[in-house]
Amino acid sequence: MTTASLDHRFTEFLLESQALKFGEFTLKSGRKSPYFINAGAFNDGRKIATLGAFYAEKIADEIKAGNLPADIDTVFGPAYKGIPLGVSTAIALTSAHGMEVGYTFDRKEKKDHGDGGMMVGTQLTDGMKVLLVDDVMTAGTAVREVIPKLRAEADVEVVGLVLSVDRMEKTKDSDTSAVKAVEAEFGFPVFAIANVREIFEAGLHIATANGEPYVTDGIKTAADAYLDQYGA
Ligand code: OMP
Repeated sequence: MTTASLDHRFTEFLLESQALKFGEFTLKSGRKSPYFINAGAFNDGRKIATLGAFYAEKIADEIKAGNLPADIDTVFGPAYKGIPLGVSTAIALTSAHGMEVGYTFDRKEKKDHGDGGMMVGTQLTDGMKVLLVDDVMTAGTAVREVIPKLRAEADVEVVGLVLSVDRMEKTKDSDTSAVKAVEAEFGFPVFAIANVREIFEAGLHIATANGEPYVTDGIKTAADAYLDQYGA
């Protein structure tokens, strides 16, 4: 029996969870996109557990391939949307892959009582290996905001960033993809469970309950036109 590839299975999950929407969406970058990935759709126990299992599978694959270290100390998910990602990923890394790993997230507001700490979960200390998780990367704004917060806390080693979806878009002022720009700027690798081209390819072959493909020819044409303009 052959098992479908990770990106194909993940696309099925995105579509069934209605986390991939088609229409017209204004992105954080100001670009108008015919599709949008909404991690907020993973809003119940089954979906968030499944999502964490996908992240953990991707991480385990990259450890096996030698692209991530096996001794990750903690999974860091930036507040707010990264919090359930980091927690569910850490749970799945332990339960499905036998890894002992912490989870950490930042507070958005400064706490002026108790320990006054800016981090929740495993506290960051010098030399720790931290793996970042985030939902979607378009321009890389979110990750650029979080790195200084980590560095302010301790001299940690960021070993990589795992996304659910790489939108494969070029930066505002170059033809380089946002993912490649982040890798070059910070010196750690960025992985995605699936990228947008894989998702649209898989989506053509995945059917809704009434037998129609989720990704119709019209949707694919709009996505291709968008990627011709903004894709890297
Ligand atoms: P950057 O921070 O510029 O990389 O944009 C990614 C962020 O934009 C995500 O973390 C989301 O907050 C949001 N976003 C999505 O959630 N899904 C998308 O498909 C596109 C975006 C976006 O606005 O670019």
